[in-house]
Formats: sequence, structure tokens, C-alpha cells
Amino acid sequence: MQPINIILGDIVDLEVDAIVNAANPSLLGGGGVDGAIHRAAGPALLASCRGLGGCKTGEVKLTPGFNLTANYIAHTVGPIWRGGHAGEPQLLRSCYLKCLELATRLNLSSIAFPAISTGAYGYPLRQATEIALRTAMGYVEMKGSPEITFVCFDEPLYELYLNTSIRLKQDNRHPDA
Ligand code: AR6
Repeated sequence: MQPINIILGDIVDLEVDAIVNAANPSLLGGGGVDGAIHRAAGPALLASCRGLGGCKTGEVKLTPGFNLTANYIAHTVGPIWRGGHAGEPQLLRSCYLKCLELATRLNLSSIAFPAISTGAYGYPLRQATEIALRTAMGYVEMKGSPEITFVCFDEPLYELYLNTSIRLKQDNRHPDA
């Protein structure tokens, strides 16, 4: 079974088969991780995104990585946090799951995720982290791959990912606790 890695860093620097972009439905760029990915991949990325016809929340669209080390970029659109009763958890889970399913279909061995929806889209960090890790752990347990890396952009997020991962592993070992 492939490991799940948690690292502190910038997703554009990762040497993996695919990185995931936390995009918006236009797929035409923005701030945060989306802006960083477009800057690092170069202008050919925007040209390629123009031909994709946008992307719905919870879905994924694929482009090449252009100037990135990663071969592919999986552009997904996370939910905007509206209080938690507008299907946000299901939509966020769907982002992670559809990216992982795409990786399996393309036979990719590694994929890296940012913390989708937790910046401009305002998803509460603890809840988003739990969804990201639970979805990834469940998928790898079922399929055995790909190798998943969660890229945390700052120290508090990194610690939250590490602590949540330890807690979820303990819960799995003691399901009745
Ligand atoms: N590497 C890894 N993580 C990063 C990086 C980076 N280079 N830069 C930021 N983050 P956000 P969202 C983290 O706002 O909430 C855009 O304008 C950041 O610290 O990028 O899904 C899009 O076009 C945070 O933890 O994405 C959309 O309009 C996480 O990435 C909107 O923002 C996500 O923050 C999407 O909002």
C-alpha cells in the first residue's frame, strides 16, 4: 500500500505525476494556489484551460503540467463555505475522490493535493483536513495507490494535518473507542 505523505511546502515544486489545483469554475486563474500554479506553469496553461469549458464544483479537469516538473495538473473546484448545510462536505469529498479516480484511470503513481477550499473559499480548517485525510486513507486502503502527498503551505496547517492523521489512524485501530 502506498504511503500518504504530509509535507510543508509549495505545491509547484513537487516532483510527482500530477498536482491538484484548487481552481474556480471558470478555470481561468485566480489567487492563492491557483495563481501560483499558473505563474509556475507558464502562459500555455491558461491557453489550455480556455478550451476546457470550465469545471463544476466537486468535479475535475486535466491539463498538462507545462513548465512544472509534474506531468499533469488536475484542476478541481472546491465548495465555497456557506455554513455547512449546502452540501459542502460531500462536494469537498468529491474533489478529492474524483482526482484520485482520475489518477487511477491514467495509471499515475503519485499525486499531490493542496488544502482545497481552505483559503479564499473559507472552509473551516479542521473539517476540511478531516475530509481530505479520510477520503485519501479510504481510497488507498481500497486501491493500494496512488502515492498521495498533502502539501501544507504554512506550519499551523502542517501540524493540523499531522495531528489529524495520527488521530484518524488511532480511530481506525480502535473503532469502538
Ligand atoms: N502551495 C500549496 N498550498 C498553497 C499554495 C501553494 N503554492 N498557495 C496557497 N496555498 P486557495 P480555495 C494554500 O485560496 O480556498 C483562487 O483564487 C492556502 O494556504 O488557494 O480553494 C481560485 O481561483 C490554502 O491552505 O484555494 C478560486 O477562486 C489552500 O492552498 C479560489 O481561490 C487553498 O487556498 C479557490 O479557493
